[in-house]
Amino acid sequence: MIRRDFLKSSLLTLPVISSTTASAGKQIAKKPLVVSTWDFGKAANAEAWKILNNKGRALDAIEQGARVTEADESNKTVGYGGYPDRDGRVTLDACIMDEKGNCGSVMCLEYIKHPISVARMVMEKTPHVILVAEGALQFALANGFQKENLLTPDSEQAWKEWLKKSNYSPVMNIENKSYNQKEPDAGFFPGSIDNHDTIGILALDTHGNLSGGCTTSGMAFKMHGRVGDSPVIGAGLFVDSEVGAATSTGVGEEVIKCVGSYLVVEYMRQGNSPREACKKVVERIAKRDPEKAKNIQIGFLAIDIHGNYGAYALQKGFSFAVKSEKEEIVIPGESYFI
Ligand code: SD4
Repeated sequence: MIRRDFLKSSLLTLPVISSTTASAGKQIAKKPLVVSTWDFGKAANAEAWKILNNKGRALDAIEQGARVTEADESNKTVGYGGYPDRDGRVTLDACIMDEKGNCGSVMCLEYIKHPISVARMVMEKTPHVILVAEGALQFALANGFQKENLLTPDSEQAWKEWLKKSNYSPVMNIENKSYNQKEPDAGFFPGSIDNHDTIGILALDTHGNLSGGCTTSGMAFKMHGRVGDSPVIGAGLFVDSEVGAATSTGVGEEVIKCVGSYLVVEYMRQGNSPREACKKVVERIAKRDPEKAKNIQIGFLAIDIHGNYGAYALQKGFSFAVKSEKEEIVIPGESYFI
């Protein structure tokens, strides 16, 4: 069932966001502004805000914000503490884009806690956009990053439990369930699999510069070498300073198939609000494969160059965090299915 009246009801039931028409993209929050996926985006936003509030550059805010999540062991996987792939290896994906449309990406990077910073270095110090696996590690080590064991005892234990059944089947909204510990077992379902705590973060600074980043350890217990949407420019992230920026979370394969974040930005270019643009892409995903769409979660988050923001997901349970001068809130995302 489509959630047609979600906005109306959410504004009635959630006083925390009643001062804003966030989902309609008309809220008062202007620049500077930072938005991030999921509840844990709040901590990333707070770090990013230190830079934005000092008239700093959006790109720096993105990197510093994303690093908070990457270092947070409790959210079971952006960076350190991430669940490994099915071979027990923690492989990380990240990308970053600046206000000029420059971008950098690392895929399947092992042993480095802050892939977002390596992605930035790829963007700024190489003639390339993407480095993968061994090459990305080599580049990181050559540029002063430390080699660390990212597999914590908790994550190793979860992997060993998973191996007993070795069933790969993503769990919806695992990002918030495990992070908030509302469901103690949500971090690991025996015989099943977790989505990981991807953070997508978008910022607009006081100078009007727009940037974004996305970092993840990908889907838990994925095949070794699997890369999702997060580090794929256009899929997990896209920034266009003339229009806006978008990022995604959820089952990356389906986002890659529709080049999701790029599509959100293009819908904004056509005059749609961030929320409407996200909704249109979610609807296209649902239309392409209705049966699959019922059983997976995908969420998009977007901002435009005027500082309007919005989001939309396939399933309920998605959330995003907003920080501006006037707001510090976590907003439940609207969804296609109830
Ligand atoms: C992926 N999109 O690797 C990521 C996973 C994710 O929240 O977003 N989880 O497909």
